[in-house]
Amino acid sequence: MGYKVVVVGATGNVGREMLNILAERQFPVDEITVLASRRSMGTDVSFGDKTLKTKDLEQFDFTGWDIAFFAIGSDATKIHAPRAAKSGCVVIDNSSLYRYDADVPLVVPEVNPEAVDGYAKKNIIANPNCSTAQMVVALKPLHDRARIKRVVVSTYQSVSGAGKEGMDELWDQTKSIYNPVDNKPATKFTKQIAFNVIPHIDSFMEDGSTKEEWKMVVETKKIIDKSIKVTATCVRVPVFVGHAEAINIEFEDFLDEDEAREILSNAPGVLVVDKREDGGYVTPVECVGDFATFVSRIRQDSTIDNGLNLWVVSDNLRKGAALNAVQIAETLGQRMLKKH
Ligand code: 2RA
Repeated sequence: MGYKVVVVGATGNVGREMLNILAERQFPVDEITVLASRRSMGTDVSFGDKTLKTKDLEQFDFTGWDIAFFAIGSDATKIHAPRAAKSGCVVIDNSSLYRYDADVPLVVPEVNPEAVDGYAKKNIIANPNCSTAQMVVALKPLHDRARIKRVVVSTYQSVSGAGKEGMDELWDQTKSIYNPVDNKPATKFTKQIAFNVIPHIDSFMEDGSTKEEWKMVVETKKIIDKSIKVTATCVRVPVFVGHAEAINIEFEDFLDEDEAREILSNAPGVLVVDKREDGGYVTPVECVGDFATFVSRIRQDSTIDNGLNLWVVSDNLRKGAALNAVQIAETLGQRMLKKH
């Protein structure tokens, strides 16, 4: 008793992680098929102990399939997600295409699981941006206790957020710095990423912020509460996997750091690692492959009346994308989508 599942974009970072997580969490799959672009057709991808061969997305008919996890760019999603949805297959989309659509739920299951109930309007559910997902997992339990007024966040985002090309660029550039003959120019990123940081992710907007920063603002409002003010600075750092965020929060009411630590320690999806000693905090290399959103450096911000600082780290390919998508499917199954 399970679902007929499709993974679209199965050869990319997120698509491969979706397959890993579907297997690890023993999601009830009756049948699974994996799709990719024509040029990647026939590629072998792993699903638990099985090897699947990708089929051509262009030719695929979604009729009779239950859930399609989309992990492709917005342009291709625009073509194929509506036809999948119209054929009766629920689409869980990792692109940004539908996140801001009022008729499409934007869901982080630990935060707003009830939002999946609105999926039938377009038969599509949107996955948030990776940098938003980990942040709202940490913010929501605190907001429930002391209502958040304002968030100031600086992100330290790994290169895997920019896909395999981003990872290859960091790898090649790092090697070429030690071996100049092998020098590779920056192509995926605007400037050198090896031994450097770049305060620019996605495109620039009129007001000087970047689209990545805008996403964190708008998505936090849609997922938690539209009254929360967010200002973000999103930075690319020379880390392969794992996003980190320094978050400053101003509440309506005072929230003591010890109570905040207690609340977070009991919050869904959160793992608190917070000791005021050498190594008493989590770093990106330690979060890779884990399902948790780690919270460290919990401390009062005494420069304002009701302030708190946090350090939040999570695997951006997992909670930031593939895990959240699978959790949405699990929530859908628990709440309404009947198995065969
Ligand atoms: C990034 N959040 O990190 C964006 C898209 N995954 O590049």
